[in-house]
Amino acid sequence: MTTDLLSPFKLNDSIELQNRVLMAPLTRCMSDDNLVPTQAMVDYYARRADAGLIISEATIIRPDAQGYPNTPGLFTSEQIQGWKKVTDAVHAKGGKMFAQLWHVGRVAHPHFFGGDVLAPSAIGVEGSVPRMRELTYVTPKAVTIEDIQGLIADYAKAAENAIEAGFDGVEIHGANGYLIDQFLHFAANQREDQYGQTPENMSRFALEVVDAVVAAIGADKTALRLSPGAYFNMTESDGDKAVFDYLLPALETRNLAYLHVGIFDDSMRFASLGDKSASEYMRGAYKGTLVGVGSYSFETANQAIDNNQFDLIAIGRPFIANPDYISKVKNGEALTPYSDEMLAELI
Ligand code: FNR
Ligand code: 8K6
Repeated sequence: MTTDLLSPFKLNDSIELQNRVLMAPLTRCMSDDNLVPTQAMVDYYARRADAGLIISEATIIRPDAQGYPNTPGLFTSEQIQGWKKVTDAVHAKGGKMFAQLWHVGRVAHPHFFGGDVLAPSAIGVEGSVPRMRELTYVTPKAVTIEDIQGLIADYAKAAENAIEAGFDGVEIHGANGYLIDQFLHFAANQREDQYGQTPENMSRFALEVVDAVVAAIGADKTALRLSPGAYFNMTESDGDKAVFDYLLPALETRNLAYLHVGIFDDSMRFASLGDKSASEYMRGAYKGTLVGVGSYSFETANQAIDNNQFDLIAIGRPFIANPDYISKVKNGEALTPYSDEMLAELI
């Protein structure tokens, strides 16, 4: 039987989505210089309110979380008020929206905040900041236990701020080589304390962040994105799979709203995951609601959901190119192809 992706899906007892097609989190670097969402962002998100759930572009939890220009924040009252306009506009059109909570860890740059770059270990990334190539990455400071406690508290505070800003929940960004993902992979985590070396220790930070956010806003409003296959700002190690083999069942007991695969192309297979794709591996190790993503069309997503590869689909680049993605697929109309030049403005 074919699943109808455009019919409602109950995420849990408190959240029902109008369809199974989510708008993936998409960084656009368009907030104002105080990292406050603008009116153009209000309009951009409101145009996509017919998605089953909009996941906001990654939104930084505090100043030293920033690694790219003009990424919005959720730590000042001005930012909270700015987001309130976005969520009000999305709700007015019948949509739902989660905020993606972000700390880039070692991919941060002092240019943006003038302090230490924080990471699990003092291992830098090669290269420079996209869109600001003159800024080369610096060697980060390995966080102390006190730093870790402060970070966890700030994730929880940002989650509270998200609820105050009218979001229906949050997705913690644990993917794509940023702070939480850095703890989960040996390439970035060489710690010798209770946050390093073993799968249990390397999962500790992720689980403590999740538990703090759940305590602040509830498990039904908390989701998490993970990239078990290292591929972005990170390199693979043979030991990585054991970390996720430990983490995924531990997350299952938290009853989160959903778990989201963090990947650009889900046909990629990872040697470190036993030659599986990221979604295939996660489906095997986690029984809760799974959101797939990564170079899917509406049709290939439908097949994947029919084959029980995941439960919901997130669509990224096609949603940048087509604000009316949902109505186009509903009516069988042709989609405008995505191109990188479209990132220059919010349509
Ligand atoms: C992304 N992606 C992304 N992921 C994330 O977790 N937080 C983010 O802020 C962003 N930002 C972002 C910006 C841009 C311009 C692109 C193209 C991608 C990844 C995105 O959510 C998604 O996983 C990929 O785009 C793959 O899905 P599509 O585009 O093939 O449907
Ligand atoms: C979240 C910060 C901004 C992210 C911009 C993303 C730009 C998209 C370009 C696609 C990059 C794909 C990376 C995939 C690497 C695969 C290597 C095997």
